[in-house]
Amino acid sequence: MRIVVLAGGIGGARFLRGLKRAVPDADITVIGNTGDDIHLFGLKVCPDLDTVMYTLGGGINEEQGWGRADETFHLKEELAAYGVGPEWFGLGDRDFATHIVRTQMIGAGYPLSAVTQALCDRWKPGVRLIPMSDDRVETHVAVEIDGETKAIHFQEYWVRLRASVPARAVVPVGADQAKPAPGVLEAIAEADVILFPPSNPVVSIGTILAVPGIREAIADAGVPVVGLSPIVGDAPVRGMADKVLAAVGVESTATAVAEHYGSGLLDGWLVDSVDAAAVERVEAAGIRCRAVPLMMSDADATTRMAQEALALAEEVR
Ligand code: GDP
Ligand code: FO1
Ligand code: CA
Repeated sequence: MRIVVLAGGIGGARFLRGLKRAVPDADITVIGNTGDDIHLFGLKVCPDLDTVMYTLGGGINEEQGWGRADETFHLKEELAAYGVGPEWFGLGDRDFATHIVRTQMIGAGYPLSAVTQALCDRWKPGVRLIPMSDDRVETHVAVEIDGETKAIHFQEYWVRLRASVPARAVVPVGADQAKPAPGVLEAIAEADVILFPPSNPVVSIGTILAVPGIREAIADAGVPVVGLSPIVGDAPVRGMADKVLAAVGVESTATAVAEHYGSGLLDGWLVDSVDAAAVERVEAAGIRCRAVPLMMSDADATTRMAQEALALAEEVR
């Protein structure tokens, strides 16, 4: 079975671990969000691609959900001693090596998709990981600080400010000019099922869908498209989805997120058992809906979520 998954970082990566256990022989292609990418110290950092790669490849810091296990921060400390920042972004020594290799290969002329494949030759995530685009896309957030609106990088909004100021708008800068990376549209066209894991609907999946051609290819694929809600009990399980959903005028409920994707895109939607009351309204929007446990608390629970998503896909096929 060929499965295509649109993934952000932690939510996407953890779901993928369950999916791999649910269907060990599946051919899984992951289209990764690159809107979180940031250039720091002259290096290109791709948080969501790396989170998927490290999580599936066994290198992730499990508690944190991002960055390397067994990490040290000597390089960052030395840079800080020179007064070279930013200090608010935690790049560890082991992680730095990934960004150096990536930046070196890009400098030598390789597209991000080829670089990602090369990095995955080491990590062997067991899925095909393709960035949504080889073109530069950077999510910026319009925030209001002291009565003035200004646009800042998504990482500055989230990591430096911890989403503590109201977000007025979210803009995937460069997306309108970006082309899907090689293999993205082909994987969608050849998929038997397309899954939206419980990733951020705005700054992860929304950014991938903003690359011209991807949304259309999914809508036209003619195969079941099933999503899992990242909103449980009217709040994100972790992160700032509530803040960025508000910026695009969407309530933080499992129902509102399903309606935001819409029946033009989604055929099926899983909500958590605590949100069972949402099922009726989601179905009224033309999207088949089931309420099941959606907390990725351990490998078995996550595997069951993947099985439920695939079962719903068969129901709507
Ligand atoms: P990020 O790039 O690291 O922010 O990760 P993603 O975009 O892939 O996923 C972020 C989303 O995952 C957040 O909105 C969370 O609410 C959601 N999430 C994290 N853990 C869980 C979980 O156990 N269950 C569900 N349903 N959602 C989760
Ligand atoms: N998230 C943080 O909250 N603080 C950090 O210092 C931080 C550093 C970092 C370094 C590399 C990397 O791949 C991810 C990193 N993240 C950090 C996570 C990153 O900001 C993610 O984009 C967010 O978690 C939301 O997607
Ligand atoms: Ca992300």
